[in-house]
Amino acid sequence: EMSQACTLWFTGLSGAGKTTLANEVAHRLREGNHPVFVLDGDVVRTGLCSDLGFSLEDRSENIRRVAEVARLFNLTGTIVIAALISPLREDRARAKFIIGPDRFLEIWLSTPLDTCEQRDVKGLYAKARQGLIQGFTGISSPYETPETADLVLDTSWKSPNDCAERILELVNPV
Ligand code: GGZ
Ligand code: DAT
Repeated sequence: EMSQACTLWFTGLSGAGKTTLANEVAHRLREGNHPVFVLDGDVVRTGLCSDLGFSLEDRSENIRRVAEVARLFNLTGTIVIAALISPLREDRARAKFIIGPDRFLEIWLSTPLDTCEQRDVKGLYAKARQGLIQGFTGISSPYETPETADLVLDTSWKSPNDCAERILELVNPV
């Protein structure tokens, strides 16, 4: 049993599996009667962060706001799963500081660019390669690999079920 609610911070490229695994892990936690809330970049960018684009400055502000919301949810006892590319180490470190280092678990979905680009779930990589999207992470905008991750998962050769189980082991150590 957890003493305090924590935030699982998923970082990785577009198509790495953040949304898929956030929803799967949330579903499993709810089955265990844990209050849980998913803060997904795509979702918060339609509301809370609808004024923000994809410059490094706007990404930084996106991450900061999500971290502040995660902190508030954690105070109510709700586990948060944040699923944002969060490409820069400095921004992830600030999120960890806002949420509280002892409540923050950094989960790097290290799926290689090749795999993400082959998946091309939304056709955005093709557009980025054609120059139709500027500053696309991994193509024309940086992704700084984590040095402090609590868990590293390459989803290109694991099932979503296996990945979800690895993540849950971190939340409820057995
Ligand atoms: C990266 C972009 C971009 C650019 C639109 N760069 O696969 P998706 O669609 O669902 O995930 C990406 C999402 C990234 O939003 P985040 O809030 O997670 O990013 S960050 O943490 O950097 O603020 C992608 C879509 O938005 N998208 N343009 N230029 N991803
Ligand atoms: P992101 O939110 O990081 O942009 P996504 O969850 O939208 O990524 O897309 C990931 C795609 O990869 C989705 O179509 C499911 C597939 N996939 C295959 N194996 C996976 C795994 N082990 N974990 C997560 N997604 C996986």
